[in-house]
Amino acid sequence: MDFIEELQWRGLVKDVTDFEGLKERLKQPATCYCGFDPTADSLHVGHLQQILLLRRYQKAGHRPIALCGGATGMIGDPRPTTERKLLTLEEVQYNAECIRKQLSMFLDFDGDNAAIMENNYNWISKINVIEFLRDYGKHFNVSYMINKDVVASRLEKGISFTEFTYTILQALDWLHLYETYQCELQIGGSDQWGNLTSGCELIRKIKTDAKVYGITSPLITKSDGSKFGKSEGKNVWLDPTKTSAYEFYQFWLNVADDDVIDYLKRLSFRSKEEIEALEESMKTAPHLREAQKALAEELTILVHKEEGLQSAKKITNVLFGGDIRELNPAEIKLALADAKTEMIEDNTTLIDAMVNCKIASSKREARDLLKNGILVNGERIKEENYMLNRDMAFDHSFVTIRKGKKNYFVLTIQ
Ligand code: 383
Repeated sequence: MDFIEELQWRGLVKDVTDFEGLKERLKQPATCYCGFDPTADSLHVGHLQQILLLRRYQKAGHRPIALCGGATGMIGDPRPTTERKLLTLEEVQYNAECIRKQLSMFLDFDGDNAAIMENNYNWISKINVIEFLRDYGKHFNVSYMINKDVVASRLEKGISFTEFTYTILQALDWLHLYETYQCELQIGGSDQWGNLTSGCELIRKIKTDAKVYGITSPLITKSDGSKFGKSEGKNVWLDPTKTSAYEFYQFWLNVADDDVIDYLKRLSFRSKEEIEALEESMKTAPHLREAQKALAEELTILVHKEEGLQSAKKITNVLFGGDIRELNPAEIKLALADAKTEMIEDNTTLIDAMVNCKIASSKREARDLLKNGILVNGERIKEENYMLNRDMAFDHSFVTIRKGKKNYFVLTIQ
């Protein structure tokens, strides 16, 4: 299996401008790029497939360029639905800096095929309007542009000239990267096909003897039809302050059996043999969730490093009956984010708190529960008059109570 055949096996190839030509070209080291617009202050799991593809190209000996769209982010790639809200220059620049840091974690900036990080603000901001319209605009045919999928889908509702022009900027980027780094390949999700072909055509017209290739991969889907990349309606971000390592780990651990092998192929660096063994395990012993665990571990290490994975596993372990005292207060809050929370006054007895917070329906029931095992901050307490107060509270502010194996309550001291 050569590199491109492996990408096919992994389900990472949708359309290629010239498949046979690219297959041949990739036998020698090449330079490839993928762009990311700074529309938010973090990338999310929807970006991961292309980020990791850049990494795959690098591991296979090619040179990856991660391009941050400081200029294109000011314009907005049209979506099939509605016009985007314009961001200010400050917002885009702030987001661009955040994204640059994130992208740099995944690539290797040393060695012969060291990765390159670029920002298209550096060249697009220098083009003046006359040059833009005369030198580049002349190469784009409007009747051809309006037939590209995204634009066509927006024609009825309306699309601004701003967004309509976006594809020209992306084409200019590629021309610039071709001239500067001999970048012959652009990759992207299938939503980028129109932009990739715009670039190929521009380069073909301006550099008559050049040969460049565009390749897209299918967007990740979920077998139940819901949108990939959200957990309870929220985006799963790569920034640990927006989505903790624990939430990130849980997101992958909870992937459906019907999806997990597809995700392993697309996102994991495990070999075909290893993935096939995990598929076997998924079929014969689905309850062990070995495939999900392998996926969650690998991606959590990549994004949150070893410490992130350890913390995520520690928290998961506590929720499956482990000792909450092994966690720090921040980890406890994450672990118990879905637990019932109640307010109590400083210096409340355990028995009163249990009744007030509806952990027990009466004092009598509370006493029975205390006999059978209630854990206060992870410690077995039998005494009815045990005092809940700031001194014993985690962070001097909250107390956890566990009833039974998995029923947690968080009592915050007022
Ligand atoms: C900008 C300038 C370039 C080349 C590309 C761009 C960005 C591109 C775009 N990409 C998406 C984004 O930024 O909008 N016009 O959020 C997403 N990508 C990748 C992938 C994906 C696409 O960053 O399909 C998902 O992640 O291509 O939606 O010169």
